[in-house]
Amino acid sequence: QKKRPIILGNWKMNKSLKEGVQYARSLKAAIAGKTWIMCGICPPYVFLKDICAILEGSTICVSAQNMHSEASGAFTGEIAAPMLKEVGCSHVLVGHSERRHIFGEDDFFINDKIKKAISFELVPILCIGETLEEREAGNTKDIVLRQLKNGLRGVGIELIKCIIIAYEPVWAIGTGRTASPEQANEVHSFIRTILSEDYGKDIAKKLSIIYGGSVKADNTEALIHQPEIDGLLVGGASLELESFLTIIEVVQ
Ligand code: G2H
Repeated sequence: QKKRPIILGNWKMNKSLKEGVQYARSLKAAIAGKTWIMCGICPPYVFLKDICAILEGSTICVSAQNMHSEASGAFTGEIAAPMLKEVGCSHVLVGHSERRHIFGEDDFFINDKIKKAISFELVPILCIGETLEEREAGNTKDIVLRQLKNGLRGVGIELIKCIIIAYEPVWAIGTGRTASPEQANEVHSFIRTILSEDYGKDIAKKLSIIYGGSVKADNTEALIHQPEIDGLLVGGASLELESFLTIIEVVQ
């Protein structure tokens, strides 16, 4: 029995406010009545308030792409969990590989963000994944294990239920190179084994582990049919509404 699939579109630093608002309106209309999947979008910060207002009352969730680990303070340019909550976000991406690799975020900062997000009742989507170099050196499992354990440090059995894990191999992000469905499933299965050891088999089974990295309409079916893949985090292919809707259609 597959759980309700999660399909999230991560817009990254793209679109104008006008385009984003139009997209949200059209998505809402297109998704109405499709309750089998959990669909969401991750717009840039400055669009969140408008887009949350449009999607209020719909089944589409709105996720921020990042947040700071503190609730307030002298952190010029940063955004805090209560701010995201106040504008209507329900989810937040934490530790996306672009945050780790371009902006130098480490496991400890990411772990603080996870705990802060939960404390403000935001669902954190913890992103983990190895680089090409790490995969080729045979270190995929070590890296994933480290990022998972450090990212979830101090997250007990009660709180783990509030978290989504996203496996995103860095070498497959925006490169057009997708992990094969079997490669992705193997790592998802490893992640679930670690979660089983730490939180018990029943809880691990219920947790959603979603895949991201060059997901497109034509590889969606093969990915989503893998037993350990509970959803998809879509970047480039979510920017055009038509292409995002095709992915949703395939999953549906
Ligand atoms: C991974 C993914 C979505 P893309 O970053 O977060 O992006 O689908 O463009 O590889």
